[in-house]
Amino acid sequence: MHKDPNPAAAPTSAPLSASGPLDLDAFWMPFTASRQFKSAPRLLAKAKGMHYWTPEGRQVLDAVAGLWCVNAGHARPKIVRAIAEQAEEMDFAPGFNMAHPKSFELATKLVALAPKGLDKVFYTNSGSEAVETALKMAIAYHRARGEGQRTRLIGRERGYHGVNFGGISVGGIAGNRKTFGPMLGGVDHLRHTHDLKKNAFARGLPAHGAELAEDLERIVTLHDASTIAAVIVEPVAGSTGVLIPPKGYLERLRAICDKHGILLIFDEVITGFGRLGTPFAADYFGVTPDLMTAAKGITNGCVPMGAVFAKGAIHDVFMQGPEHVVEFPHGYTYSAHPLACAASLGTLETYADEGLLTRGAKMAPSFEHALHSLDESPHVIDVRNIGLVGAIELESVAEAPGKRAFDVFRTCFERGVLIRTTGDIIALSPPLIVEDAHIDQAISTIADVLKTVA
Ligand code: PXG
Repeated sequence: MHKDPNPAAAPTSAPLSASGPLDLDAFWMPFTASRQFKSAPRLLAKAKGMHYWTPEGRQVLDAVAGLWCVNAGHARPKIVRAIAEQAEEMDFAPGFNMAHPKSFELATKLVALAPKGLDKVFYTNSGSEAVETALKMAIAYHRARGEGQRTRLIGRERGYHGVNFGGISVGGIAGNRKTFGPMLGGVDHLRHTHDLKKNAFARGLPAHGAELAEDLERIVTLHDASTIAAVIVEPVAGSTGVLIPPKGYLERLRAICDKHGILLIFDEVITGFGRLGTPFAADYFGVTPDLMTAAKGITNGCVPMGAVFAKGAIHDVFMQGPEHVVEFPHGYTYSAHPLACAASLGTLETYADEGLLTRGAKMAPSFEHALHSLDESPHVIDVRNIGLVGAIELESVAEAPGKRAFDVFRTCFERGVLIRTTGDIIALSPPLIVEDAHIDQAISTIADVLKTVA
């Protein structure tokens, strides 16, 4: 199972472009140090199973599932076929006051997979859009129940909720916020939970910090609960370097939200679809949010798609007023896009066939063991893990934060392993089909490279 093609069968000298040397000028790249990239580009041209190949035919192990999204591995036949067949059968169908059968078929399957109680699903095209949708749903829900003054949104420092204005407002990454003006008003933030002094080298959930959930009580005291619509957190913060919630933290957040009538939103764009060894992080922690965002693994990264899962009771509050009136004035041209729905159905089938949504639990012990073999490696100040997510935090070079990890990233890529870095934190999130040999290759490459970087 999960055999990659013979590397020799991959292209060995593919041209950079069919019409000659590739012109890198016109494409304004996302989240990229563009000038540096264009002076030494790293391109990927082919993918299968656990691997990418560069245009020159060099094989690269994918230790990050693309961008935390290719959970079943690359180019899985059922997904590829589902997309191709759908493109032939019907390329697009309007989604406002119209629909196509697969959108309903998929919704039924998705809510069956979702944590109990999250009975409704609203489609978007990305995680960022899912976040905006969930925030709007929360505010509109309270208004529909006659509590229109509940508009305040609470995020968390070091949270990442995509790049749109709502998402960066509740998000907690200064670099993503500071250049874009005042953003949404009426937003406040919990402190983050990352505490290396107390929790360094923890395996699984860190022991210290559950009391940080009490920040929500402090914010309630400041603004009054009657003004607060929702709290949004990633159960495990991914983008800012795998910040794992302290034992008991999410349970406390849930209890405080319940006490004050505040909706709890879990942003499961990364943690959804098996990343922690359970279908969703909500299952892992036994804490059910009121709204849950997802994307990435929903289609195995093959066609853009996101979703918001909502409690039935939240949805039902909207279903009042005259029947000919749109109850929730929100949606996208490509909500429930037929290719995305087909890709997602193929993805769910692949996950089910191979038990991938729980495979992470089986692989987590050897992943943890391998990761923590780096505890004593040069520059390493923390190693942490949960399910099939791991992080290796490096001491920053004075005056050049992020440089050391980026050097590790570049060298690992040259040595055939794709990792992800954020600041001086290396993140690993392999496809859920990963085998021990892949883990060993990734970790031994990182160990070797850590010995070489300054
Ligand atoms: N919420 C969370 C928790 C995410 O991780 C988004 C929302 C936004 O999703 P879209 O589909 O709009 O990108 C994300 C995205 C990284 C990395 O390397 C993480 C993301 C995206 C790109 C890179 O950590 N997460």
